[in-house]
Amino acid sequence: MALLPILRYPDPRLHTKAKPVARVDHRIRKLAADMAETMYEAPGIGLAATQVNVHEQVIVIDVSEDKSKLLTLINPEILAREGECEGEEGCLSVPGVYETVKRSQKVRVRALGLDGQPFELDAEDLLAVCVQHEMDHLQGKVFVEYLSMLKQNRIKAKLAKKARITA
Ligand code: GNR
Ligand code: NI
Repeated sequence: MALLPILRYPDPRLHTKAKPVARVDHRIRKLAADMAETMYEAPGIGLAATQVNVHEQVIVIDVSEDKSKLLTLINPEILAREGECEGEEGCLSVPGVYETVKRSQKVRVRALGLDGQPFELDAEDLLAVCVQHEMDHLQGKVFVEYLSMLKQNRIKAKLAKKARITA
């Protein structure tokens, strides 16, 4: 296992669209294991391959209290959506920024698991939000892009200032 470096907004590589995984093989299982380790270490409740500069459709999520319910979603698709909810989101690629985003309250998702077999997942509330946040990453979208330009520019300035201090 290995910890992977996480890209920071506004890195243009975060806007890369991920390709579907053609075959769930050893390489993909190793990527998913390294992503899970990176997510737990951060710590975060989800991580998309895009954030570690791999542009293939792989997501890991664990919204459980005791970090015991790791979900790996490969080539995820949303089959159905229901309701709306607003909640504060954060992102490991946008550290220190928490903003309210509107999402579907429930989503039904189809994906491949680590065994390469398709499965369906009914997600609601935080899990549904996390699935949508991670699937956005795979499309090259970061949650701050739902905010006004004014807010996006303030966030860019704040992160640029922080990067100068830590550099
Ligand atoms: O750790 C994370 N927390 C979080 C909180 C609210 C909504 C979404 C998230 S996902 C985030 C980890 C991350 O950046 N995933 O891409
Ligand atoms: Ni994120």
